[in-house]
Amino acid sequence: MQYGYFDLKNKEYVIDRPDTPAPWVNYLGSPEYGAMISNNAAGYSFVKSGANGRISRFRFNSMMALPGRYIYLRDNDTKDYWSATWQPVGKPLDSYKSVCRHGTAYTVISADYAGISSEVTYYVPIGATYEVWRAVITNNSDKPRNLSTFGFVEFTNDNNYEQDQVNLQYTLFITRTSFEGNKILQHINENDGKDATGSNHRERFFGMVGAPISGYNGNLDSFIGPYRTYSNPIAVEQGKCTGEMNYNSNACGALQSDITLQPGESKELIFVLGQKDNAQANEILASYEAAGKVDSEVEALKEYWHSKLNHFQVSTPSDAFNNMINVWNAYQCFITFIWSRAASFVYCGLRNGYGYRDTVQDIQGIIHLDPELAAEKIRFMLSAQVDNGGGLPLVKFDHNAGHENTPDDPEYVKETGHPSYRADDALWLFPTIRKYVGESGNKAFYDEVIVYANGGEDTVYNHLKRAIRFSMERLGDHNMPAGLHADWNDCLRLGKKGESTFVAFQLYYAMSMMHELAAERKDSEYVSYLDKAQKALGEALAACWDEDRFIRGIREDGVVVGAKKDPEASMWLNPQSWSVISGFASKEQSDKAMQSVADILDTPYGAKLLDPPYIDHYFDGALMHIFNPDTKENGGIFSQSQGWLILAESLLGHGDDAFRYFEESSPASMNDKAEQRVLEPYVHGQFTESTASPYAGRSHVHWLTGTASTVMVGCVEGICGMRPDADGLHICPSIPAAWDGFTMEKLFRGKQLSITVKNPNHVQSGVASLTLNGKALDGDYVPADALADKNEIEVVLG
Ligand code: IFM
Repeated sequence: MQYGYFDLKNKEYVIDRPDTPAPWVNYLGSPEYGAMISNNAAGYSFVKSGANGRISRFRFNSMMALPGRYIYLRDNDTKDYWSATWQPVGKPLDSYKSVCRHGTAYTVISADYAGISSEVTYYVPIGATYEVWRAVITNNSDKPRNLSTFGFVEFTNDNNYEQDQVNLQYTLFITRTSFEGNKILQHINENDGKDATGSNHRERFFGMVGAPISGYNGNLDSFIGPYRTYSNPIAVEQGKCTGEMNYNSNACGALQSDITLQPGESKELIFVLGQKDNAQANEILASYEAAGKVDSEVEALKEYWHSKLNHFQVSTPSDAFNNMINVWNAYQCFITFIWSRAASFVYCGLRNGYGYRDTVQDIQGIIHLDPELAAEKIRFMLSAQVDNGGGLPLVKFDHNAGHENTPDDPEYVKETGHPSYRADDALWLFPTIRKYVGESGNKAFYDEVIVYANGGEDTVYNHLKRAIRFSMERLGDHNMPAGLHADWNDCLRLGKKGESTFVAFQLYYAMSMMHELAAERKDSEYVSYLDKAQKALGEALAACWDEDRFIRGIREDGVVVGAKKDPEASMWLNPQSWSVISGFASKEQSDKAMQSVADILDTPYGAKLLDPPYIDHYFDGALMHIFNPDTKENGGIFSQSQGWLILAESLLGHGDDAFRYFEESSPASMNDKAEQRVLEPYVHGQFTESTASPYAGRSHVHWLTGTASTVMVGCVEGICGMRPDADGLHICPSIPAAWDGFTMEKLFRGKQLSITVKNPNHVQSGVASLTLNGKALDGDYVPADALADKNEIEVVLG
């Protein structure tokens, strides 16, 4: 079933059936002022922190009676009422039409009912810390219409969302609302701070410009009424806000405006919500009296986002690929980059910081679109590396580089809940930094001096050396990196001295990269160190090959995890794809490992993380056994791992397989089976239930997932074959043999590249010829210094 479609030209996803299988969400604003909105206007807003700065209420884990940014309309002659978004009133869909356009940081929801159309544009202006809802209401009938409109928001009583929900003996008694001219003002802890000792005093406002206010409520119960919900507020039903304010109860902002519209006439109402005092609110509201302000702010948002996304655009025979790479996967990469795991309809905002691995991975997704933005975050993450080379598992939002405690300090453990180092964290720096230097050409980055989390400083080059040393100082009995608290897989505890092949492959890859770099820098001592160390690691990894697969690891007690003979979890996805990505696996091993993945793990929705799932044969460290079989880390289709699989197949030149894995796991491919996938068809989730689940194909944990960046890298570096290095760009696509070719537009170090890939012989990979501005070049490589400002590049596969 299909509920919407991709509008590639406008970079929007258009939902033309509002009864979607879940709230389908968009992000507005930034973590400075964040807002999430569903296709039916459900959602919440916060200042700086989803957990500690919450200003509007939200009911998680629910499709019923969700609070949101609601505008109600009432026909005062017929007394019929509806909402400008299908929910919460939920009129029958044979008489109510709704279209939601989720765009880049704005959402427009239009409706048509009873001869009245409405269009509400929701957004947070660039750099602003408040939000705007602009409603245009039009009379499409042939008679004058007497309407009442009601803008409504349910405030939290306390900025801390847990306090607001559970500590009612306190939070119910700290707020009151007042009506001030054209707004409801909410006062919290109003008397606090008068002694100038610091204060919990806050004010929020919900105001309106565009029409006189005819009524208002600041008290939730008075607006909704007893034994009612958002779908039938008494004030709307009766066409009258009573003017009651909140005092020791629940607060809301409800603003009524009675308007008459002549046939064909439209009226514009602009609602603004934020955490500001009366004077600030007055200033903000007054600025929206100026005609055209909303349009120009929305244009600015489009310009800001579209210009970023336009740094890389593809045109392939696959609409799903184009829509994901050009718009939605790219936009999701920015969202994960900016928001980390802060707040969504699943994450409540409680995590007080950035996960090290997640963040370093997230950076990879935007490097090809905005390398310098990426570099800022790389510097930040390097400043969260401890001087022993390991990463801080959790980097606090108020990270104080150079002055942090580490997992060796009880205070850090107490504060963050992370008991010790993880084996993989700092190793993610290698591919991320390599990509950045490749995209930017900024080799000097390796010489930048950056502080360590706990003090001291060093060049980036030496930070990387220390990351390798961290792993080398923590080897297990078989000469592979110890599992420590965990590796990428949060649910796999191999034991402190257990060993992880995934991490070993990461380390192997890191050593190759550093070998190249050290050789270039004439650091011969380090080159010979790496020669020896990598050889030994390679020998250890060679012993991990089990007929047609690599094992997953070796437990502290010496028992192998992921051996072919095992009754459960005998086949794992990540070691297979990483054996290829790391450059370790031989051609024969790579082909066999990929074949085993296809034979054992592949499903119509992507490849499972492991198989068979743990049910009866788990060990203490196999924490994933607590999940239902074929769910999450217990044999679910972990979406992030699909990106590595796409990349691995592409590196092997297997374009058909790479693209098949893209298609199987791509949200866009499920657009016409949306009822099965449930999650938004335009964003990746954390995982998809696999075939042992009665709901195979259903995806979960939308938006904030490492999947976004990993799949992006798999597609851009892998399928599109865009592999920059410090001196230029390899273009070596791996595409379905059926494609005749495709084109790409890329901004590369300030130069425009228009790339045409031709596939006359219908191969999957292999560059037969490459011309730059009409001149033939060797192999698949375009040296950066050969580029003009504008470049025509033709790549012929064969
Ligand atoms: O790698 C982790 C990630 O850090 C958080 N989500 C789950 C992944 C796999 O366990």
